[in-house]
Amino acid sequence: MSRLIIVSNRVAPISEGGPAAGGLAVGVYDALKETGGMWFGWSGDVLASGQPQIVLEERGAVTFATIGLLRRDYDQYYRGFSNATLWPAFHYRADLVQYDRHEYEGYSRVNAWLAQQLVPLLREDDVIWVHDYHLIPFAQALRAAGVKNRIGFFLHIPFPASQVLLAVPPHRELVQALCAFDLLGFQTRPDLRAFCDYIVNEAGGTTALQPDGLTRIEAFGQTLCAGDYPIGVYPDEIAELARAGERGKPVRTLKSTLHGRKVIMSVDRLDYSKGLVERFRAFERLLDHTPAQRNKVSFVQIAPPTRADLHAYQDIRLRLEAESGRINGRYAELDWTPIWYIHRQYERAVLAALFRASNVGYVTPLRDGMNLVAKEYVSAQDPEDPGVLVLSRFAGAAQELSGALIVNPLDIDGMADALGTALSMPLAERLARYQDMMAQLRENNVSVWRDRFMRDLGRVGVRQASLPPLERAQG
Ligand code: ADQ
Repeated sequence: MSRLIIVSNRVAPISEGGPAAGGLAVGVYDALKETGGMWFGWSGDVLASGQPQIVLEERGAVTFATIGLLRRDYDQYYRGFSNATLWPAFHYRADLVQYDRHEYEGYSRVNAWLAQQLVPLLREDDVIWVHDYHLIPFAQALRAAGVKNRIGFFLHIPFPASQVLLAVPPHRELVQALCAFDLLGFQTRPDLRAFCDYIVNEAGGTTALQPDGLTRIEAFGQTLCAGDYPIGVYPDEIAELARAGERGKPVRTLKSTLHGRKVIMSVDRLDYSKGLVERFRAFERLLDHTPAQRNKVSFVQIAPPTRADLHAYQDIRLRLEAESGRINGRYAELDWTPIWYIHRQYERAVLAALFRASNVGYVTPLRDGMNLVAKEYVSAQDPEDPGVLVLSRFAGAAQELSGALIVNPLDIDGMADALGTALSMPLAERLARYQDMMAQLRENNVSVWRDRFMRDLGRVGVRQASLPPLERAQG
């Protein structure tokens, strides 16, 4: 049987409870530990000088192959082009895009170097699955090194509309590089449509929807396939963790501090794409407009800082500290703190238990590829007495979770209304919404996500040789 080789920027440090915060790590590790294989990528170490060396480590059926980055590579490839150029652009924040040609050169150089490091570890029949925006040129680099294996790519973040992508100066080279993969996976249909739109209207290529649901793409002299593969979770595993943690210390502490008040819960990496400022303001608006909610509900925001060496992240952190301080100053009483704003990582089991103990899951990113927290929140609920999910329409998860109260995160009044509705929703409606969403989550769990992608990647090479002539683009 051929091995699965996962390549991602960061190979997550795995603790007993699974990898630390970050949706890619959680989803990928869950997918790989069942099939076995190799996970290759950056170790997280930044070296001042020298020659980084690959370290191999076996854990059960998974081999972790990690390598450090030199300081200049980290600055240019990771901090620079990946996180100061691509991340904001792909999250529709053209105003935050910073571009430096040397950083882009560094990004291309590091992709080529990482590919060269991987080549000696590869076997002929390995299937290679590359993840996320740090590694867009990776297939091109592997092909240049003579690798003939099947190579797929999954983008965890949104693919932006063409007019936004044009803000990234080397947009054409990036899309051309994507076309060197055999299969491209996006989180949602709108992301796939945005990609096809670029192919047809900016790159002069063609797209055609096939009977099997995949989209065939011809552009830059390449033929490949693309599809949407919404990433999932293991809802029953999360439900079990949540149930087991019900009487644990974190939940007991939360409940004894709340004295029977309701709780609204949010968990995110601290990132400007997650809509935290708007979310804080909508909670304030709820208290403003509904005096009966004062001293009756607390909002817990758990948000560990990430990418703290980037200016935009320092900025959002300061703004949130100011907002939470201002709102608490305005409404807090001796026995009640409206917003608990916590900069900590928690184990998955603790998070699941906290989700179950809260009345509302408040997930309102301005843009998000999927948002696993939304899926984890629903999974963790008590099936007899579930909480309500308030979800941004701009999270990929909103395409699937129609049982949520869907909001526009820019509409502060609309979000405040949704919070009010969620807090007073009768049990029968909560149950119906929960059951609808749980059925969807069970049907499309992480294994299904992985298996659909791997099945399609296994088919594309063969299928492309015997395809009928192209039809004109659809969708
Ligand atoms: P992220 O932007 O990291 O992921 P998300 O999908 O919500 O966003 O995943 C975050 C993960 O980290 C969740 O599993 C969550 O439980 C965990 N986490 C967050 N805060 C934590 C904390 N304080 N302590 C412990 N764990 C914490 C990217 C894309 C998403 C996409 C995923 C997966 O941006 O849109 O859903 O990849 O494809």
